[in-house]
Amino acid sequence: MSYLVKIGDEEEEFEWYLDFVKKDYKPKDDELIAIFRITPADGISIEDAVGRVASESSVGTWTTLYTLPPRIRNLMAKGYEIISLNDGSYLAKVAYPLDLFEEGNIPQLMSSIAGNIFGMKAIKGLRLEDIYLPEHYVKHFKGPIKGIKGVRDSLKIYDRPILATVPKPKVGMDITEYSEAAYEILSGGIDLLKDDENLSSQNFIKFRDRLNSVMKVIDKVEKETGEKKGYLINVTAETNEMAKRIKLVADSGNQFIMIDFVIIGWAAVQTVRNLAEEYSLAIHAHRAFHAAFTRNSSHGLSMFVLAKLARLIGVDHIHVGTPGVGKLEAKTVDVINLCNLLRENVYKPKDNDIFHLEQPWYGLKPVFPTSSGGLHPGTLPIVLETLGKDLIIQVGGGVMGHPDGPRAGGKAVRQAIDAAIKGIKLEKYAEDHKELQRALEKWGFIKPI
Ligand code: CAP
Ligand code: MG
Repeated sequence: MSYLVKIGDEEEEFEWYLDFVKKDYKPKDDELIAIFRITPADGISIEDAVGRVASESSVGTWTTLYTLPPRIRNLMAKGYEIISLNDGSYLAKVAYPLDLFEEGNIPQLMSSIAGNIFGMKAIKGLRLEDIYLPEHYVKHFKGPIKGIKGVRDSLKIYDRPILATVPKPKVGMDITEYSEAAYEILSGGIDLLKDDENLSSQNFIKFRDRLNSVMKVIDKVEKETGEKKGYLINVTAETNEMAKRIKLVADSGNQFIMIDFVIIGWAAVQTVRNLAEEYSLAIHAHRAFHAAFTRNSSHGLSMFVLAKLARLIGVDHIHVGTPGVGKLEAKTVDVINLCNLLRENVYKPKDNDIFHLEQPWYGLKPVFPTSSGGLHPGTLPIVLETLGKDLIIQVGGGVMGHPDGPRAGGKAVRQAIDAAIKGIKLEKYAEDHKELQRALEKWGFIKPI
């Protein structure tokens, strides 16, 4: 339906929505580009659906307007390159003039390209698959504080993945129990102790007490083993409280903090990142809650987008899933893509990958992918082989469930990694490494569910 719209002193015919679609559009170098997977509602053409997405995520609304000054018309997003996926859904790119976005403000970016559009009746399914960030947009962010090299320098570990363990049960332990578990885990050879995502400062284990107690354990283990250790302490809380906890961590001498970055939200991630920089702390980004909207392949947004924005803002580690093994849903190709996105200076999609765009990082530091979830010593060669050694591997139950206790669990994990790096089959290496042998007896090579 076309309408007359005043543009300046003129009146022009406007084919609303379709005026936001230019199928053969060539985006300008400084435009931000989103790739959406779109499933139109019954009776809605894909062109109309793309136009509605481009309109609602830029300057439009449901109807033509009485007037649209030329300057604002120049802010219209443009939908283009529409590809059918032959299942009722399509991939479409939308190019956005950068003036639509406030420099350095991720919440505002997401309000635009990941806001109202998910609820439009004319669209049955909408998934934000990727965002190309032009240099002019990227340069307003500082990226990771330490990055992979900085974290390795903190721990003096260069030739293998970095190992972390969450003391299990997830929550409930008191200070004494938690500290004892920490001592056993770290003495067994694990590098980083990690709080679970739902541990914060419950009555049975207050934050400050836990921090002080674990730091005493770390001091003791470092002296006994000669190895550097760290504590991924979860500071997730209300923002002012997080600021206080970050200061406590800095004062304790620990070099790490952990946040549930999807739960606390983009604004808080940006605040935490700037606070952490003041104290030169590395940020471990746990992704709890992501699966509420990343898991559905036709609606929501991809983990790829979450990881890209997390690197842009500046976390140092981020969970990416497990390759084929593990307990949580993840496609190996997606996990590998995430690792490449986080570690490469320029992310280049594989030839047949139409869901992602090339992304130069313009010097932002690389981020440690973290593989975790249902891992045990028998799964580690696969993880290392598939994801490479610039990786953090978290093994929680696979250490705390070792038949001879957490210290043996930590040793079994280190032995499995040593075997994998030396190219020795685990069962061979286990012949003279009893902790590994006992882990294989319990869990074997069976992939956890
Ligand atoms: C793993 C974990 C992590 C998950 C998060 C858990 O414990 O601590 O939170 O890995 O998933 O609570 O399940 P286990 P993801 O080592 O005992 O499985 O890494 O995919 O974000
Ligand atoms: Mg957990």
